[in-house]
Amino acid sequence: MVKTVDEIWRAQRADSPATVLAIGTAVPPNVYYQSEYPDWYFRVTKSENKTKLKQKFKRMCEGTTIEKRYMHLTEEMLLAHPNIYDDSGPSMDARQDIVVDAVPRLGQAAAAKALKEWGHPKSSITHLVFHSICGIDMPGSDYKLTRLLGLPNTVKRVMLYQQGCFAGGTVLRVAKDLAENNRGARVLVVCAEVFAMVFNGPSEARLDGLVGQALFGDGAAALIVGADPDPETERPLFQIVSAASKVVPESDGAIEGHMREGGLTFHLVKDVPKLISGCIKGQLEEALGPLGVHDWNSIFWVAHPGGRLILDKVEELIGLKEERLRVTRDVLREYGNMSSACVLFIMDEMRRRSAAEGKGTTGEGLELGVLFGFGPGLTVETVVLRSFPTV
Ligand code: WCA
Repeated sequence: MVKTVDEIWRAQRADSPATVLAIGTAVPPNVYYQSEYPDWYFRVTKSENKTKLKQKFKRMCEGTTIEKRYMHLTEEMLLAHPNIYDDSGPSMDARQDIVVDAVPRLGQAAAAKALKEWGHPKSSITHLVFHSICGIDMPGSDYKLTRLLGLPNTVKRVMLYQQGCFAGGTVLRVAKDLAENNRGARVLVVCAEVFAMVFNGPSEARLDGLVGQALFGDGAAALIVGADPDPETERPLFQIVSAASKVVPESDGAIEGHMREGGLTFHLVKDVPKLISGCIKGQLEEALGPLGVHDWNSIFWVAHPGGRLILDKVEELIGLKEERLRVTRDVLREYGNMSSACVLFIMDEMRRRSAAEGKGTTGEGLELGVLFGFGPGLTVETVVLRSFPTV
């Protein structure tokens, strides 16, 4: 039977909102304890003579509340490529060789776990959305992951490079549109971050960069997103209700990253926590006001843990109870700031903990929640989530 263009268009729309159907996470094997990190960092970068700077770095590390981080980069790699830390010459080639391989492989480890939890054949994946701050190459990490996982060669890929830490929200926004506008779509979403592109030695001239050295860690997270879940074979974890993006007013230049011969240089002003926290109330009103929600303690929270001070300021300004940011702070403590992957780790930890603690829903027993991605721009991604029963 011949169909009209209108009928074909309508048939592409899903019947219900996009949902998260599975989550997987992965970190590299090398663990770095924050209490030992200043000694390690100043030793391997041959900077032990910079005693005052080391004391400052110790203060930064202590203030982060991070206990441990994972990194692909090792002392052996630094010994083989001293230009990564000593500015003695261009280091981009050495960094590229590391991250172009490591980013899709870390993504593969997370994606394999998400696919296992989902339980359907990987041939049912129709779309792939991949974000990383680094690993720019042709073909990209999206292609390499497709090959590593053995996904169908018809998978429709979207590669997002170098968006920054807010991109944990961006990938959900893109996946929602794909899932709701392509009936039957199953979108594999991957964020994989490897700090080797940003790592460098301590310098008085780069104090903002030094904050990054105290905060960043590697990690990858993967989700399967799809609308109209099959009640027999799929168990939705969170519904993606809405997604918005905003540039924070008066924030030009507050966080920047520049690709240089010496890697991805990182810049952040001290006002970042104030600028981000200052726009959160407005974002909450815009996203949750139409749903009749005005009590920000009545929803679950997934906030990008860019730094402890950002969380402190948000908590204080909104009047949040301590428990609302507990999972967010725990992920920061256990892994550091893994950029775009962080919020997806928090979603994973939240649904696991909610089930283990006998909370009624995947969102700490609450129905609605908010996910915030923060990053360069300054950009804030605001995603409203709805939980599902834990049983
Ligand atoms: C500073 C600064 C500053 C403090 N400039 N000196 C992840 C992975 C990747 O692979 C790639 C990228 C990424 C992630 C990117 C992002 O998420 S961007 C990051 C957004 N984060 C922030 O903006 C950090 C916000 N700051 C904090 O959370 C806190 O400042 C901190 C946890 C770092 C320390 O907190 P604190 O309360 O213990 O202490 P202070 O007083 O805030 O800072 C300690 C020292 O660091 C002070 O120096 P001193 O000599 O007085 O002890 C500060 O001046 C200095 N400092 N921020 C330059 N932006």
